[in-house]
Amino acid sequence: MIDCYTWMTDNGYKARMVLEETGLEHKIHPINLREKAQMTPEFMKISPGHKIPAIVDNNGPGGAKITIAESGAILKYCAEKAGKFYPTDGAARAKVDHWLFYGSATFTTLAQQFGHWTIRSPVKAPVAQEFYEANMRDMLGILDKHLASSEYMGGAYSIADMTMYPDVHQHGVNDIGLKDYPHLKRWHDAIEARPAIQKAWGPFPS
Ligand SMILES: N[C@@H](CCC(=O)N[C@@H](CS)C(=O)NCC(=O)O)C(=O)O
Repeated sequence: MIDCYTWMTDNGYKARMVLEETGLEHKIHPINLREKAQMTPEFMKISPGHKIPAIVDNNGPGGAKITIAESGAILKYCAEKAGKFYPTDGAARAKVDHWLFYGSATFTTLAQQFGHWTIRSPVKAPVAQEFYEANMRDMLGILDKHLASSEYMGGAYSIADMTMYPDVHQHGVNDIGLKDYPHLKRWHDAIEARPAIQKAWGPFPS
């Protein structure tokens, strides 16, 4: 059984997506960021950087309990444990890693800044808004160009798609619109239609 500590944010959905897609047995523990629940001493024992998502696998390698934070590490861990969505062949895995790391380290990090400066910040800073919006459009273009010749990010559907989807959905579809990015739209809609993804984006199970 995997305990998953998460909230309704881009990175938070990534953990729920991989758990639903792999079918690994899990329990969701909402960490209400609006109430600063991530700052409690109990949660910071699990995620010292006070960030969601984090998981505790009570049956980790060798049967021991293991705690993991960082969405990219969680995606890799769950996919490897289930033997799904992360190829074992070296070349195929390197391709998935390329887009997995681009998604986790570059795309989401910059998309979060876009979300902050253009949508959420009560203080309007036009220089920051223009900078992050241009950056967001540039990244959507990069993904669109790649998906013109690849069905999914790493070839077949994988954890590289799971790391990219939440910010394409939240900022690409909802804030900017995907009409200039037809290949990205095709990719987004195919993922959105997956039953596991719909479940992962649904309400927290009670
Ligand atoms: N690099 C981390 C980033 C995680 C992250 O940014 N988490 C945010 C929500 S999306 C968070 O927990 N923020 C609360 C805080 O920093 O106190 C990952 O990929 O998991």
